[in-house]
Amino acid sequence: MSTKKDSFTSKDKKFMKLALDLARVRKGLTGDNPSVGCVIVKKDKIISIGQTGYGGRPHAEHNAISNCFEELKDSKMYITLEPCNHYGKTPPCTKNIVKNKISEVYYSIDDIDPKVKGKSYSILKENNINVKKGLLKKEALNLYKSYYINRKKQLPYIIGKIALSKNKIIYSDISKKITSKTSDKLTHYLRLKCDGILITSKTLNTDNPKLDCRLDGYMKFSPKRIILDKNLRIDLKSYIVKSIKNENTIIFHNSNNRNKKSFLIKKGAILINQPTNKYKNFDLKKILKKLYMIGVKNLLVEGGDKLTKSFLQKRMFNEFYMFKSSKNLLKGNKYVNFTSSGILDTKYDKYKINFKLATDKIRIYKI
Ligand code: AOF
Ligand code: ZN
Repeated sequence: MSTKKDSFTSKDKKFMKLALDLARVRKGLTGDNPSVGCVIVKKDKIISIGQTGYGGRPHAEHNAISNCFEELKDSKMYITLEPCNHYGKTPPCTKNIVKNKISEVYYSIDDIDPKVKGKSYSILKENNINVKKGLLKKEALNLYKSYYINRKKQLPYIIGKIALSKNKIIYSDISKKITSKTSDKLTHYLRLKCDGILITSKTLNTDNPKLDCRLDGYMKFSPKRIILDKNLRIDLKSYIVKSIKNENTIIFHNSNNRNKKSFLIKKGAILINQPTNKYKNFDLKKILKKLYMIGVKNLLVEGGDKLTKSFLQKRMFNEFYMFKSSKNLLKGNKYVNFTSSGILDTKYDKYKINFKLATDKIRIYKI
C-alpha cells in the first residue's frame, strides 16, 4: 500500500531504510567514494544485501549481487544512491544489474559525480527495467550531505569538537580530565568517522594526545594525524612522533630546521612547507584544499581555543560538537578558557541538537 505523499509503499520504505542503515554504518570508511547501501528483494523477501567496500570498492551493488545465493532474475533492488554507469576503477553497476536480469531498481537520489549524474535512470529504462527514484530522498540527502560538500566545494566536510567544564575551562594543568568516559566513546566514534584529525603543535606539546580511535576493533580506522606547526616546535618525544608510521602523520610547517625536518621525514611523516600570509599565519582554506586533494574527506578538528575560534569565526565547521561537563574544573597555574560561546550563539544558533550523555551535556551545532 502506498502512503499519501508519494507512490512508494511502506514495504519500499522499509527496504530502503535498511539500505540507508547499511550505508550509514560504513560512512567515513569508504575513502573518496560515497558509502552506498543496497538491498535485493524477491517476492517481498530480502535475498541479499551489500555495502560499498572499505576504501570505496567494490561498489555496494556488486557486493549485494555477488553475496546472493538465490536466482536474481525478476528481483528488485533498493539502492541509496544512483548506481554508477561508467567505467571507473570498477565496471558500471548498471551493466551488472542488466546482466543479472534484475527487473526493478529503486534508488534514492542522483549521484553528484559528473561521470554518473542522472544518466542511469534512462540506461536502466532502455533495458526494460522498472526504475524509480526519490524513495526516502530527505534521509538520503542528509546522509550524503558530506559527499555533496566534498564534490561541490572540493573541501573536506569539517566537524569541530571541544570539551569544556561547567566553568568553561578547556585546559587546566592540575586536572586533565574534563568529560566522562562515556563521552570519550562519542569522541572515538567521531574519530572513526573521520579520515583526518587536526590539531596544532601547541595542543600536541601541552596535552601529548594519542588522537586515535580506541573503540574495540576499530583502531585500524584511526584518522591521519594532521599537525599545524609553523615553526616546527613539535616535541620529538611526544606520543604522536613516536607513533609515526606509513604516512599517518601530516605536518604543515614553514620552517628551515633541517635536522628536525629530516628526522621527521625519516620517521615517515609527510611534511608540507606551507607559506604564511602577511600576518605570519597559515591560510586555513589553502590547507583544507590540500588536505582534500590528498584524500582527507571528513576532517575532525580537536583544536584548542585559538584554532577552534578561527574555524568558528570563518564559519568553516559543517558541524560542531560541544561536550560540557556538569562539574567545575579547578584552575591551576595554567588554564585556558573557552572564548567562543558568543560566536556560537550568534553564528551557529539556527540548528542545534541537545542531549545528555552520562554526566555530560552534548550540544551539536549544524550549518
Ligand atoms: C555505485 N555504488 O557503492 C559507490 C558508487 O572509480 P569507481 O569505479 O569506484 O567509481 C567511483 C564513482 O562511483 C564515485 O565517484 C561515485 O560517483 C560512484 N560511487 N557508485 O554505483 C557504490 N560507492
Ligand atoms: Zn557502481
